[in-house]
Amino acid sequence: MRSPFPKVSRYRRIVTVGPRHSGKSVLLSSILDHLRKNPDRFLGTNEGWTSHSVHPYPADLPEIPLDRILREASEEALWPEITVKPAALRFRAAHPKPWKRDLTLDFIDFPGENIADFLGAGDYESWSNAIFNLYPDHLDPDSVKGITNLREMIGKNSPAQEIADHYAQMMIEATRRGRYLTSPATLCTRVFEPDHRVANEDFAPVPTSLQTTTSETGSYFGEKFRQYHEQRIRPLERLLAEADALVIPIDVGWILSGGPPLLRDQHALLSAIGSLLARIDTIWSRMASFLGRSFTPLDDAFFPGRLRSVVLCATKIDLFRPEDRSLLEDLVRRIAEPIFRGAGLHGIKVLFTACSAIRSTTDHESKPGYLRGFRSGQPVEIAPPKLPDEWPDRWDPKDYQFPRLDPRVSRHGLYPPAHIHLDRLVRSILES
Ligand SMILES: Nc1nc2c(ncn2[C@@H]2O[C@H](COP(=O)(O)OP(=O)(O)OP(=O)(O)O)[C@@H](O)[C@H]2O)c(=O)[nH]1
Ligand SMILES: [Mg+2]
Repeated sequence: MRSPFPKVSRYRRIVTVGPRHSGKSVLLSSILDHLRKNPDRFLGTNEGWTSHSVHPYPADLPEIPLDRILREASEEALWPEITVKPAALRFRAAHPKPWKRDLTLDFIDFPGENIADFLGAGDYESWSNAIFNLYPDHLDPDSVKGITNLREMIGKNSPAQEIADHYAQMMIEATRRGRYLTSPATLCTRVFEPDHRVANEDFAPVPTSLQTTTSETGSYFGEKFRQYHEQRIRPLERLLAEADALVIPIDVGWILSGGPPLLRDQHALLSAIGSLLARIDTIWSRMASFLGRSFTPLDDAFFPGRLRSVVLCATKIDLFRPEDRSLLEDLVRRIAEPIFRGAGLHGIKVLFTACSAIRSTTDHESKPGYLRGFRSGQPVEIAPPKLPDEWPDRWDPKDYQFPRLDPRVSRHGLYPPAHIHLDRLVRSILES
């Protein structure tokens, strides 16, 4: 029997945020497909939901192209394209008992390249100093050369456009080397589309030590930075600050295969997210969230969330040896300190997990340490490198190359993608 009263849903807004290529879009696509196909099984419940399906997110964000992602994975063995704009999708499940709450979960996919823009917390001088301190790494000689040239150009008062061009070129090259600190993030796109330009992205860092000699260039870039931040980054920061849960995927294989500079980058990005968490105005959020969601008939998506948990998740664990997979959570824990610091201020829970959202391998039954998978449709056997149980001080990236394999998704679409421990991630969010 249908209840004559509108039912109140249990609601959570879950936002994935992590560096580019860390596995956010794959993660959300798989979660959404599992939920819409069999929520009880995925959530480990026995509610007998009467309907369970995905819907457009009611607020102003484009849809996650869920069906396209899954179809391209199953038919063409393609992984999703990079995300350049936030996208969202809603999952709803109706409870058969009129007195029990329905479940509404909103998922927002965040464009990974933008996290580097959080450095400096919106302040041009802090951002400039952060780039000059963090980017040059002697294990990545091109970064040192690039920054030295930049410093010289600023010192001899080269024209602002020349400085901005040099900086842009240096960051585009860094993106090709896998470095994460490309800011402004729009420069990442120039790797694929060299003519790509957006308003106010032509700025370069001028650190405090060089400000006196070149105050004009500094204030010119500072103004562009301020506008870029206001138009492009502030709305993204708000998206994170107003979530109920954040999922931060970490791709340990990418870091190991890129070398120690990538580990430093990753740590810097986590610090930037940690400082954002510390800046969140939770008292206002909590009040607005409680009042809006409880006392108005408007959709919950229109009110800020109450950030309760941040989950740091090692992704793509199907690419590691089965016996190494338990090490991943610990490796992530070792770099999570900035998140603990930011979250701790507001009593936000920090959780850890490791998963594979869409498997591309199966364990080899007869050869220990080997995995089976497909590359361009052809079956292959691979022996993934052994994982260290601590982050080494130095390592040779050549020793940690992980192959890119085809995603395995059933062609007929009857079953959601095979995964490892993805359900734990969602359950931990719902329990917090
Ligand atoms: N084997 C395996 N590979 C994965 C898995 N998840 C992601 N990948 C790989 O990681 C790549 C990046 O995944 P995405 O989900 O597109 O990454 P993203 O974090 O959304 O990246 P941006 O959109 O650039 O921010 C994919 O193209 C796959 O090659 C997984 O569970 N298993
Ligand atoms: Mg993506």
